[in-house]
Amino acid sequence: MPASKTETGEFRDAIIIGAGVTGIYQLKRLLDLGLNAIVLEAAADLGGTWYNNRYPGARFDSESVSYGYSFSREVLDEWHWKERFSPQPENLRYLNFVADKFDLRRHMTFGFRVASTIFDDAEGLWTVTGEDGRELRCRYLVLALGLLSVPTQPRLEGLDRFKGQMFHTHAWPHQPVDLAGKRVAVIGTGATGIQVISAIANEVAELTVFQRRPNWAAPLGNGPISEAEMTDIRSRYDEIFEICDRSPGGFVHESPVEGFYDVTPEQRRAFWDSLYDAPGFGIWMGNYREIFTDDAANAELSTYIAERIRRRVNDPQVAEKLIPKDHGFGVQRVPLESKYYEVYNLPHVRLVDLSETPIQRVTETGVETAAEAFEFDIIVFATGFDAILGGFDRVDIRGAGGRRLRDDWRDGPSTYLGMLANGFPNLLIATGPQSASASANYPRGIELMVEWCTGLIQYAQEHNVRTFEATQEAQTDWSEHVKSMYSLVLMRKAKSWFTGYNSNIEGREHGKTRYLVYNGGQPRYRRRINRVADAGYAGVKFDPPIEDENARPAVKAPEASTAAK
Ligand code: NA7
Repeated sequence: MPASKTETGEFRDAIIIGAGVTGIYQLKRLLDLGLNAIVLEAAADLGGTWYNNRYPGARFDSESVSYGYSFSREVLDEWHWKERFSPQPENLRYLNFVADKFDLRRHMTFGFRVASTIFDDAEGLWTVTGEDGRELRCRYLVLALGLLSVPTQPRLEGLDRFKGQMFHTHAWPHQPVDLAGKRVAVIGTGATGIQVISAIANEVAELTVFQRRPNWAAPLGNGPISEAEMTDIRSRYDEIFEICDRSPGGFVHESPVEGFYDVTPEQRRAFWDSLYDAPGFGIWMGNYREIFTDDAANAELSTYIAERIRRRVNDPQVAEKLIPKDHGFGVQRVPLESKYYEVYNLPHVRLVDLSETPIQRVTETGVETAAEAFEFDIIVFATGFDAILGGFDRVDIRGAGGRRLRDDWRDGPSTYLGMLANGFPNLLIATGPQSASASANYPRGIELMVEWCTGLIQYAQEHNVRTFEATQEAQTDWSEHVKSMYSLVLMRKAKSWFTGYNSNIEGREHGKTRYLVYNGGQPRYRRRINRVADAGYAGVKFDPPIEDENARPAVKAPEASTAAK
């Protein structure tokens, strides 16, 4: 089924911006409600993150079986995840499979980059304008802009001079890039850099990795999933999603019952040996809870991981450069890796420590650091994103009385439950700041939010409400709560995108903390948003007001993920 061709002047009950994991599911749910809904997507097709990030090695760090949507038994029964941590091409196929299964594509318009969304106070409607001038109107506007959709790269002198190929991992060419025999530079060693470095190391002639700060990485442990294993997994989906629902991060990994201080150092070491050698985020998400909050517990674990890294890297000096000294294990997002550390044992791979010799400029033929000139055929920027707020800042979002969201959020975002903003009527944020989506296994987080947003729209429809928005009071309370959660976790000390740090954006290079994610964990988030829904959407102001808030039961997010029964 072809995508929809949207004409200027159209009216829709709901417009969703973004056709990624969130937008696809939100569209499905609003169509289920019988709304005339559409998705507008800037890219040429659906998939969001999994459409754009085509670099070699791009894959889930979440177990595939915990990443898929849980809402449809048919999808769960029909889809076969072929690898434990599924790669990008397969993930894109999956999202297309879901969209086609529910005939969603004809409700999506591609190549529509939204420039502005402006609320009309008199009519109570939103006008959505594309960069090409097309103008649509709607009652409900849902933002599914993605958390990592705006890439950033270093502000380096001479970037336009380089004569070879140069790209950010997010914009990796759709045509295969011939790496054989090439001299390749990778700048950046976050989750993305670590994936791409491991994937291309054996293919290229020379690989130079420019590392500013090392990250703590741990083995991914990927492998195939056979038909027989998949049959078994299908029979256990309810159990799998129940575990995800119980765990703070929405993963299949749970902390042990006993705490760090309940066991001996020998017992801890044996436990860590088993976690390190097992697939996935167990070493992070399945570890003692204290590693996230207690400096001494975190330091002991970091020492252990450092030892494991030293065992894998032949040159002790290189090993030391790969071991973070400025933050403990798991305080930043832990990249998962496939023989990453062994890459540095290859004779044609070199690690350049930018803390010793910073890059000074890009030249026609390569890169110059303070110490030497390098020549390359290809330069890859794995330098991250204007995370979480980037997508919001790039659209001119104006609410009641012309109030601009980007102005309201200048010193950091302020929302109610991460989904509503005071002064922005009928605007729903299905994935964004101050919610449980960024700090969790993404689909587990956004399913909760999409359900809640859908429930609120349904509630507004049933009560003939013209507009709804968060009260200022509720929003302030939530923002304070989000902030207070930071004080509990060591993550608050990290210089990472979770705290709003980005050296490539003016004003954000100093790492002044912005309270971007909800650190209270998924179970607590779910309880809170369900309580709000149960109370007739407490903290939400309806116009006209709903006389008897208890007249109807509220539609709420499910207690557990809705693995369809
Ligand atoms: P990240 O995690 O933000 O990592 C970006 C990396 O690029 C990190 O190593 C940075 O070093 C490095 N970087 C950024 N700017 C520069 C400049 N100017 N010079 C040198 N090095 C630089 O982004 P990823 O794409 O890896 O991961 C993002 C998320 O995607 C990840 O959390 C997963 O959820 C998927 P730094 O540490 O800042 O010194």
